[in-house]
Amino acid sequence: MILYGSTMSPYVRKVAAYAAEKGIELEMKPVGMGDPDPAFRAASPFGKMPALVDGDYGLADSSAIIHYLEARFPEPQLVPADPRERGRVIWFDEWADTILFACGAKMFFNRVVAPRFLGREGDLAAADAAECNELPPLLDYLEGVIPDSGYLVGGRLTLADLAVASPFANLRLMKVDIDEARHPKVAAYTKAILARPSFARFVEREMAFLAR
Ligand SMILES: N[C@@H](CCC(=O)N[C@@H](CS)C(=O)NCC(=O)O)C(=O)O
Repeated sequence: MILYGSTMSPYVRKVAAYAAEKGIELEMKPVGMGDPDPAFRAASPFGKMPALVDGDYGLADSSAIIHYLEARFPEPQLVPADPRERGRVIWFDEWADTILFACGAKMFFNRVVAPRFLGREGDLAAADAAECNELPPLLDYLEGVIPDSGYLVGGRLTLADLAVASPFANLRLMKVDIDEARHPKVAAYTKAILARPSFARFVEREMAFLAR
């Protein structure tokens, strides 16, 4: 199976970490934004990453890909069968993909993607505004919902943890620290999930790339 995209994208990193947790072998094929690669475009009609190609089957969207893989490789289960747990997992996946991502993207696009990959200046004021005004309430929310177990749903690792932790790797790439005094649970939780080998090897590679 081939996964198209760059793990600098929280969506691609989420799928890559999910596959690693499941023990699913994915061949990573790096593509850039709007890449014309025909196999990538066939799987992702709107050119967004990630895209998966599994033989003659192509699929875009990180959540669609994960639910496909979860049905194809049920063990270990990362999307719970219990209705309430499943609902919560899908909520956190959606929250991370939309609300958390929207805030992080304003920071990451303007501070990293625009200058490093598009060769133009980013809107640093917009990035700073997102960090100062939009991020804190999201961290406040998360601080209030992280259980003592260290996992968001059901006391064990699920897709919820992978989805929520992934954008925090982008904060780390920008050297944005979580204030341990104000958000101690978020700081400890994201540190623990991102330290898992399924994430760590990608994040280390991304750090090294950006340090060049
Ligand atoms: N909902 C999609 C979002 C995918 C997405 O927006 N990916 C971004 C990279 S972080 C992208 O490919 N942007 C390029 C573009 O919009 O042309 C998912 O979960 O995979």
